[in-house]
Order: sequence, then structure tokens, then C-alpha cells
Amino acid sequence: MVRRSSTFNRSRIDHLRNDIELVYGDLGDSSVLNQLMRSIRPDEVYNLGAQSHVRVSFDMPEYTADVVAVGTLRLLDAIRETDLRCRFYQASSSEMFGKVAEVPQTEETPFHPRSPYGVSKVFGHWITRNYREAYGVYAVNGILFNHESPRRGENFVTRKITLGLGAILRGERESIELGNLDAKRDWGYARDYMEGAWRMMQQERPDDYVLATGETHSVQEFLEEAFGYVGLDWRTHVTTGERLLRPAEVDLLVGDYSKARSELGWEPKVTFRELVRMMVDADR
Ligand code: F7E
Repeated sequence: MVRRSSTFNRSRIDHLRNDIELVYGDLGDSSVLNQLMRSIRPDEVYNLGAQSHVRVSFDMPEYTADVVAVGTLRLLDAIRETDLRCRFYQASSSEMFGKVAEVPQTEETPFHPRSPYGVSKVFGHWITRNYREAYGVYAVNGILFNHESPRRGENFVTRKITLGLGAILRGERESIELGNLDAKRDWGYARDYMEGAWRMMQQERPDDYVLATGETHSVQEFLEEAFGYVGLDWRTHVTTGERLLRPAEVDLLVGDYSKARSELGWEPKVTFRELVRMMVDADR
């Protein structure tokens, strides 16, 4: 399902053009969601739709809540109305842990979200559990920690760094402006994580699972790894600006994926270093 836009923004799925069928829709429009459920009768629905940028969610809190929180409810309710056998995957997020209650974070760690985005994801998480408990929908929450790839959106920190580095290497620019370099994240490879999401949907019973690598690295460590790989010193190419700081920050995330390992047989395959290098290679 895609939103209508006056410019094409589908370069990241162009290579799949002949294998998939796109339909117009929007998580803000329940009549379309119901109509699509009735006409397509899907076996599985993956809800990856969101206003997914944490910083932007402070600028557009109401829109973020409408799409991320209520949008999830609209989709679940379309399933309830049309076909309770349809399986449902909810993209829950490590941002729900926010100001973390424990380290590392598991499926049982209490939530303390720190942004309108994180708060909205907590609603999405609980409404997914609620439809499972109340109506018996096969609905799962994949609590995914940050997952990256060369297709990562250009204003998330990893891709911003590797795109900027590519431009620096080509002599097109001198530096990259960033915000908080001390924040720590558990960064994994998106392809590994999507395989885990698919596995969650093939079980006998629906449940919630953390997908993570179990390792945490600061933004500065990402810079060191990326610039070090091409033989440059990040300090001469990075500036920091107040405007990129968040009103409330998530300082440290690191996930414990033991449950996914034992119940889904899932494990991340790509290491932090391999991920950084893959992204640098793609953008240089
Ligand atoms: O920020 C810091 C920033 O925007 C990571 C989304 O996919 O993962 C993502 O959320 C860290 C933060 O991702 C810049 O302050 C420094 O501490 O790449 P990010 P995120 O906020 O962790 C979770 C799991 C999701 O669910 C979200 O949808 O990096 N940082 N300087 C910066 N971040 C950005 N974007 N830009 C900077 O210049």
C-alpha cells in the first residue's frame, strides 16, 4: 500500500516492480483500509507504516499519533470487520523503552517512551495485544531495535553519515552537521530483521519478540568506524548543532533477543562493522 505523492518516491522498491502490485491507501483513511481488506483478502498484513522520524514527531505530534497509533487501530479493526483469520504484524519499536528501566531490554521491560513517536508506538503495541486477547486475531508485535541498510531513509543518523561521507570523498562537500554524538543504539541489518518478522508470522501461536544484536554503539563510534574505513578522521569533517538535538533523548538502547533465538531460531548475521562498511560502500 502506498500513499499518493506528486513526486515518485519508490526508488527503493523499483527492483521489485514486476513482482508486486501496489495499491493506493493511507493509514489515516479507514474506509480504504476496509475496502482493501475486503477486495484483497490477504493472508498476512505487515504494518510498517508510520511517521517514523523521532525528531520530526516533536514537530508534528498530532499527525504522528494519528498515523502511528490510531492508524494501527484502523488496520486491526479492518481485519476484525472482514476476516479474523488474517495474520497481523505490528512494527513495535525499541523507542518504547525510551528512558530505559533496565539493561538490556527484553519483552518484559517496562516502557517509558520519550517522544510523541514512542508514545504512539506504545499505543500500537497494546492495541495489537488487545485485539489478540479480545478477538483472537493472530497478531504479533516485533519489538525491533534500530535496523539499517543502504536503503535507510536519508535523515536517519546512520545514512546521513554514510551519504555525507560519500559526498566528502567525491569532493562535493566538506562536512556533516549532526546532533547528539553520545547517544547509544543497538544497530542491526534490516534484511536480518525482516526475516525475523516473517518468522514471527509463521508460528503456531502469536506472541511478541525483541529483535536486536545485543551490542550497543554510540553515534561517535559509528563515525569512527565509517571514517576509519576510508582512512579519514571524522573530527575534521563533523560539526554539531543545537537544532538537531531532541527535546527529550533516548540515551542508551541495547536489546536481549534470547526469546527470538530460542523460539524462532533467529539470530542476526551481519555485525556492526560489516553494516557500517556495507553502507559506506553503497554511498561512496
Ligand atoms: O537517531 C542521534 C539521535 O534518527 C539515532 C527510527 O527508525 O529507530 C529509529 O529511531 C540517534 C539519536 O534513529 C543526528 O539523537 C545525532 O539518539 O537514526 P535516528 P532513532 O531516533 O533511534 C527506532 C527503532 C525507530 O523505531 C524509529 O522509527 O542518533 N543523532 N545526530 C541524530 N539523529 C538524526 N536523525 N540526525 C542527526 O543529525
